[in-house]
Amino acid sequence: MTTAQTRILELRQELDEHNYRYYVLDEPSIPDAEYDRLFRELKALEADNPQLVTPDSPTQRVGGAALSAFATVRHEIPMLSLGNAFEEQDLLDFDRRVCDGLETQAVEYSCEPKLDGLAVSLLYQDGQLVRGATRGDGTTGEDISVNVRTIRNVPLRLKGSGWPTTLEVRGEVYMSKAGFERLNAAQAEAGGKTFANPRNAAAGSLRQLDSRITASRPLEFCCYGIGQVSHDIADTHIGNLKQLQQWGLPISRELKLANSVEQCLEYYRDIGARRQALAYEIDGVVFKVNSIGAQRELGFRSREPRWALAHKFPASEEMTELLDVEFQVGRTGAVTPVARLKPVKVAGVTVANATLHNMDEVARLGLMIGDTVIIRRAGDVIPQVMQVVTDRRPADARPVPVPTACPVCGSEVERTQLIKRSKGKQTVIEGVVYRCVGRLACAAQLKQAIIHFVSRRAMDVDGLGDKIVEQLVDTGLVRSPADLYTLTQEQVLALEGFAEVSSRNLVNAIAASRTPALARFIFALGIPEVGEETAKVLARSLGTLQRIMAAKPLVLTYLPDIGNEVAYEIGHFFEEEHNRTVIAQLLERGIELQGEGELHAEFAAATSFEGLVAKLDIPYVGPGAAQKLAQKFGALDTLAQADWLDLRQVVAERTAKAVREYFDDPQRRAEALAVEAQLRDFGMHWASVKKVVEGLPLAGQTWVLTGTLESMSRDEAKDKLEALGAKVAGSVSAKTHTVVAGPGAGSKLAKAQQLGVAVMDEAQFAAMLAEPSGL
Ligand code: JCF
Repeated sequence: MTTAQTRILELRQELDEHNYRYYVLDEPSIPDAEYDRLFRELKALEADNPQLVTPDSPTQRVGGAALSAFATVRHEIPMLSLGNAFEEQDLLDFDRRVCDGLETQAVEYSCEPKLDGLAVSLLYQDGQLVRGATRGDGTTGEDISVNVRTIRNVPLRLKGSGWPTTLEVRGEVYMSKAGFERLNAAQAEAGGKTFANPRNAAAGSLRQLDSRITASRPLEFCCYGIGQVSHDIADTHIGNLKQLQQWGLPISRELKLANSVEQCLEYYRDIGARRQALAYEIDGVVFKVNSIGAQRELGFRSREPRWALAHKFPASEEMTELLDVEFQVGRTGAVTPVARLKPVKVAGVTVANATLHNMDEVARLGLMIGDTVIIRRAGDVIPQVMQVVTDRRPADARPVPVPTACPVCGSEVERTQLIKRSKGKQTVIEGVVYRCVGRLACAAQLKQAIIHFVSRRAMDVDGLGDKIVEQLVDTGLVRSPADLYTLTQEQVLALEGFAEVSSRNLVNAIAASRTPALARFIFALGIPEVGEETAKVLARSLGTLQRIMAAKPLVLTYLPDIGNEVAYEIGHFFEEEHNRTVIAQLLERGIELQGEGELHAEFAAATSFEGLVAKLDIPYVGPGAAQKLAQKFGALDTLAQADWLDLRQVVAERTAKAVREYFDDPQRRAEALAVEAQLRDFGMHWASVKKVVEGLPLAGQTWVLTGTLESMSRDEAKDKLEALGAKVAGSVSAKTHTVVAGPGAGSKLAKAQQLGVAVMDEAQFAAMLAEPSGL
C-alpha cells in the first residue's frame, strides 16, 4: 500500500467513527473544526489520487448528476402500514387481541415516537449501502439510492462485524424542526419556495432528481425495523434495533420497553407532554410486540401487522372554510386581519378564529373569502392559516378588502410608511401595517393603551383588570390614562359589580401607582417599538423625562440598541400634541417620577464628533472620511463653513462637493447644528463608551435566573444584576457566567451543571449583591 492509500483508509475510518459518535450515539467526540480539517485532508488526498476514491468514502455524500426519472424497486418483503389508535380504548382493544392471539396475560412491547417523515428502505450487501428506496405503495417504490447517500447519518458502510450478507433496514427520513426553520429562512432569502411543514420539506428534498439539492438539505434518518435479511439478528425487536445501532445505524433515543399496556399508556402520555420540546415533529407513538417469535405467531391482517399499532396524537392540522376576514385594532392602532372560520376541531380544541398577522401575509397566502384553508394549532400558540386549497376555491370567492376605516371608531386607516434614510436621501416605502389614526379617541386603542398602562411591568395598578378597563372606557369615565387619576370612589361605586370595599381598593391602588420609576413610566406610555428594555435605556441614559421628550431622533440613535426606526417612533410620539397633553395631565394629576437624575456617563461618552459627522448621512462620507473631516475641522460650525479648498485637503473631490452641497442647504445645516447643540446641551464629552461599561463590576457577564427566589422577585433580581452591568438571559449556554438557582430549578440548572457553569443559591446571590466587587 502506498502512504497515500494508508492515510486515506485511516482518515475514512476516523471520520466514520466521529460520524457514528455524533449522529448515532449523540456524543460528539471532536470539535467541528477538527472534523472539517480531517475531512479536507481526505478530500485533498482523494483529489490527488482519484483512482483511490470509493463509493463508501465520507466525501461521497455530495450528490451527483441529475436523473431524468427514478427507477422502480420491488420490495421483496412488502413495506407495511400500521393500524391506528386514536383513543385509549383502541389501544386497550389492540392489547386484548394480542393477548388473546398469544394466549397469555401480559405482553412486552417496544415503544418509540412516530416520526412525521417518509418511510424508506436501505439495502446493505456485505456491509455496503447498495440501494435506497421509497416505500411507494408498499410493494414497489422508487430507487433513491443517490439521494439517501447524501443523508449525513446514513452509514455508507456498516461498522463492526457479523452483519447478515443481505440486510435491509427500514426507517423514516425526516427533517428536524430546526433544520426546517433554517431551510425555509434560506429559501425565503433566496426568493425560493418555502415549505408548509417539516414533512413536506423532507419529502420535497428526498424526491429530487438532482441529488445535489438533496445533499444541501438537512435530512436525517432513523431506523425502526428490518426487512429482508439473510439470517436472523436477535429474538426481540429491541434486540434487533440495538444490534443495528452497533453497526452504525441511528435508532430512536426514545426507544423503551413496556412490560404491559399500562406502561404503553404512560409512554404515550409522557411523549405527548414532551412533544413540543422534541427536536423533530411526531404524530404519535408506535407500539410493537417485542418478541419476534410472538410477532410471527400473530402475523398479518390484510396490509397491517397484528403485532404493531400507531397510537396517534390528536391531529393538529385541519381543513375548514374561511367565512370572513375581520379587522381588530390593537394598542398602537394597528388594524390586523383575523380569519373567521367555520368551526373545526384541531388537536382536541374547537377553532373558529385564526390570526392572519398583516395584509402582506394575506397576499402571500393568496387568500380569498370563501376559500378552503388548512389551519394548524401547535401547542398552545394561536391557530394559524397555513395554506389555501386553491382547487376548492368556489366561484363566488371574493378578495379580502383592504381596510379603509377603523372598524371600532370609523377613523381613517393609513398604511404605515417606513422612512429609510440613506446618504442624505429619504425614501418612503409602504409598510405592512395599517393603522387607525384615531389614537385615544378610538375606544379599541384607548382600552388597550390603558390595559398596557396599568399592567404589572408598567404602572402596576393592582386589581385593574381588562373587564374593569372596558367598563371605565365604555361608560365614558376614562378618556385617557390621565383620567384614572381623577376617578373618585363614588364614580367607581356606581359601576356594575362594585361595592364599598372593592371601589375603595381600586381607587387606593390607582393612588399607590403615582410614583413610578422613570423607566416604568416611559414603558407605560406605550410608544410604538418601545419595550421595557428600550424604556430602561432611555431612562438610564438621559435621566429625565424632559430630556427624553426633547431628544431629537438623531441624538437618540447614539443610545445603545436604539436604531433609526425606533428613534423616529420615539421622536414622533413626543411631537404629537395629544401625547404631550396626556403627559402634562398625568404630571398635573400627581404622577411623581422616581429616580430622575443626571445624564448617564454611558451616553455622554458614547458621542463623538466623528460619529456625528458619520451619522449625518452625507453622500460619500463613510467612517473614514468622517474621521478625517472630524480631525481637521473639530466642530460642526467650522465644518459647515469650510470652503472647497480646505475640504479637498482631506477628502476626495466628489466627497468635498457633497459636503458643500449638504451644508449649503439651509434646512439641513440648521438641523445638523441643532443636533450638535442638543448633544452639547445634554452634556456630551468626546470619550470612549467602553471605559464606563467596563467600570461596572459585572460588565460583560451574562447571568441566568431560575427557580423561585424567596427574598425578592425575579424582576427585582434582574434589575439588580443589570444595574451592576450584567446581562440577564433566559437560557443557559457555555457563555453563561453564573446561574442563580432557587428552589424548584429544573432543566436550566441541569444544563449549567452539564456545561460546568458556576451556580449560586439565593444566600450566595444575596451576599454577592451586598458586595459585588468581592467576586
Ligand atoms: O416513525 C415512524 N413513522 C414509524 C413508521 C415507525 C415504525 O416503527 C414503523 C413505521 C411504519 C411501519 N413500523 C412499521 C412496521
